[in-house]
Amino acid sequence: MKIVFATNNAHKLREVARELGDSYTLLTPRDCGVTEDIPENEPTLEGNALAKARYIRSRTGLDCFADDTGLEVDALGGEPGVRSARYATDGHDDEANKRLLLERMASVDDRSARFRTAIALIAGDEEILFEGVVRGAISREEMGSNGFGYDPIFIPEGFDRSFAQMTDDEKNAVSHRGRAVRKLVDYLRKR
Ligand code: ITT
Repeated sequence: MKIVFATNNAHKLREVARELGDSYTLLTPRDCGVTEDIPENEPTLEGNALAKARYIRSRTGLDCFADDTGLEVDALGGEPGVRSARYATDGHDDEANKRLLLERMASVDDRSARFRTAIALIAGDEEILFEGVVRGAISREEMGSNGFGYDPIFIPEGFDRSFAQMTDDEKNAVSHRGRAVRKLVDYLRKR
């Protein structure tokens, strides 16, 4: 069965494809001729995930889902949160985002944080939201080079390695996105 994952992020696509398995053919917006940026201007992760999924639905008519993710740092009152992609600049500058976060945390002892993913699925005439959360801590410096985004500075609870020091499978087993996608897969299987 075909389903569109409304993302332009190749790393997300790879992580999700591993969890989704062979029953689904995962299409990207580009595969469906949608090459423009998908707007995400909502104040919540759930709102953005729904907006992205609805956009792709209206352009393709196909069943689809979207993921919006934020890193929520306790000592910063939940920042960068929904603004995670545009924390340091208007664009997706991962290096600047990590640098700014480490700077803001330089003299902060409480390193606790969580990654949160909201997935919005549009299947048939249903719209459903799934959430995945992983708690952890912001490291003092970058560790590892796998993954993407804030992975080198996030150490999931129960580990002494960052997400960027894990394989895709290790990360998926405990990550925000892995947890949300497994709920999505469960739902799709039962449908
Ligand atoms: P979309 O096309 O799916 O919107 P995106 O990269 O814009 O891709 P988000 O808005 O969900 O995705 O990402 C918000 C920010 O959080 C962005 O800076 C990402 O690099 C970062 N991020 C998202 N998931 C992450 C993960 O699993 N590990 C580390 N950083 C992540």
